[in-house]
Amino acid sequence: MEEKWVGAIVLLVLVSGWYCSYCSGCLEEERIALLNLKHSIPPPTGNVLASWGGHGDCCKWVGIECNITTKRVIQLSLNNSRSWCSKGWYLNSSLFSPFEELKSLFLQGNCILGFMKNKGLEKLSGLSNLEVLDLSDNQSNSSILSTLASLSSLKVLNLAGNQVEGSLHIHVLGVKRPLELSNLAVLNLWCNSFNHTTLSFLRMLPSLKILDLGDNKLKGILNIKELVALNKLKELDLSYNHVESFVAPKGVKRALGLSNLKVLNLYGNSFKNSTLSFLRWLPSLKILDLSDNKLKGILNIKELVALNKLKKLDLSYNHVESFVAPKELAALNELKVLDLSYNHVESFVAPKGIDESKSLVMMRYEMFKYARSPKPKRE
Ligand SMILES: *[C@@H]1O[C@H](CO)[C@@H](O)[C@H](O)[C@H]1NC(C)=O
Ligand SMILES: *[C@@H]1O[C@H](CO)[C@@H](O)[C@H](O)[C@H]1NC(C)=O
Ligand SMILES: *[C@@H]1O[C@H](CO)[C@@H](O)[C@H](O)[C@H]1NC(C)=O
Ligand SMILES: *[C@@H]1O[C@H](CO)[C@@H](O)[C@H](O)[C@H]1NC(C)=O
Ligand SMILES: *[C@@H]1O[C@H](CO)[C@@H](O)[C@H](O)[C@H]1NC(C)=O
Ligand SMILES: CC(=O)N[C@H]1CO[C@H](CO)[C@@H](O)[C@@H]1O
Ligand SMILES: CC(=O)N[C@H]1CO[C@H](CO)[C@@H](O)[C@@H]1O
Repeated sequence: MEEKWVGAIVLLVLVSGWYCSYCSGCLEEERIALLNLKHSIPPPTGNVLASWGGHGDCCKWVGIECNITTKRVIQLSLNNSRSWCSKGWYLNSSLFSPFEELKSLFLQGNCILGFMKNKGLEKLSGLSNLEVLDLSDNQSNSSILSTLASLSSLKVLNLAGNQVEGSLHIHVLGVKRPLELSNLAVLNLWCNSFNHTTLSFLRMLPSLKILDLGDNKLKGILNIKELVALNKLKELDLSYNHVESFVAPKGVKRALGLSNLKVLNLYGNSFKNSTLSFLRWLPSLKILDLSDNKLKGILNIKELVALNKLKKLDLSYNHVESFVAPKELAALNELKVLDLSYNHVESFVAPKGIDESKSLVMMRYEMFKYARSPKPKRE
């Protein structure tokens, strides 16, 4: 009789043990990997990591998202996981290899200098499903790129606010070659140190749709040969550089590659009214921001007139006095927003033919002739 009871209790314990490991949701292997990851992050750590611990369902920990079916971790959000940091540190990339189904990894603002060199295993190996990697606002330099080399599934890469410069090159068996990410659609390099001699890496990113190179060190005449190769590019941000003009590579009359470009941000550069001829290459443009450049005096808008899909045109914070043939603006029959504020325009009469009620929904036109305060910089 007693033996039976013991047997039943043992069975009950086993069953509940099995049941609890099932109901605990996340994979034991991944739970341990998360704890290892937690302990590898130097203190002081903040709220996100404080919730990680114990034997519970790690899918319920802050910053973790699991696949409901497989119970495996698919998203890890470790933005600002340290409550403050002054000294940089290196992340051990091997700690991520158990997360085979990981799709998104957010590591913004953690003072990460790069990844540790693990006897050649410095790649984020195993992460063959990773689509989104956010390493923005850290302290990484170009050496971080070799870690990214094997991530062919990557679609979104955010390296904004780091110290990446030079070319996006990696060393494979001692041979230098450009980083090739054939599925990458979004690349954010805002606030790094790229200059125009270092853009050749763009050619290896054939799927790129959105590129942010704002607040870098691009200067003077920019040969757009690398950009022309990006024939899927829809949005390009080059704001806060010192670009004066674009030239197309020799022999290329029309920069065909950019014929799909819809959004172009050039605010805070050095374009002059004589260097706008490149606009002819951009027939699909819908939004053009030329604010805070060096446009001066009487502006001939003939280049703009070719942009008959334009919806929003921002010419604010320049030194424009008037327009040659303003009537031609009427050709821009999709135009909804025209911003002429902070210029030197004495008077501007919307050209006849423009049905203001229909087309020009908003025209910010203010006569700040002399009061020219600097345009606020974006975050
Ligand atoms: C979860 O995993 C299943 C099975 O592998 C897969 O079919 C599904 O697409 C996954 N869902 C997500 C949101 O990743
Ligand atoms: C982490 O930061 C990125 C911006 O760098 C943001 O897009 C993402 O939504 C953040 N994730 C969470 C969970 O807050
Ligand atoms: C990195 O993590 C792996 C896996 O946990 C471990 O084996 C290795 O010793 C770690 N490397 C360093 C340098 O800490
Ligand atoms: C990156 O920074 C490390 C120091 O953190 C330095 O040893 C290394 O040479 C730098 N690499 C590049 C490519 O600048
Ligand atoms: C561009 O940056 C690279 C690497 O940082 C540097 O070697 C080169 O001299 C720079 N070129 C110009 C024109 O500033
Ligand atoms: C939170 C954090 O670490 N921010 C820093 C990331 O690195 C850049 C420099 O590359 C610093 O400016 C940020 O303060
Ligand atoms: C084409 C065009 O608009 N050119 C003008 C550029 O600015 C200079 C200096 O203000 C004018 O003299 C040009 O007419």
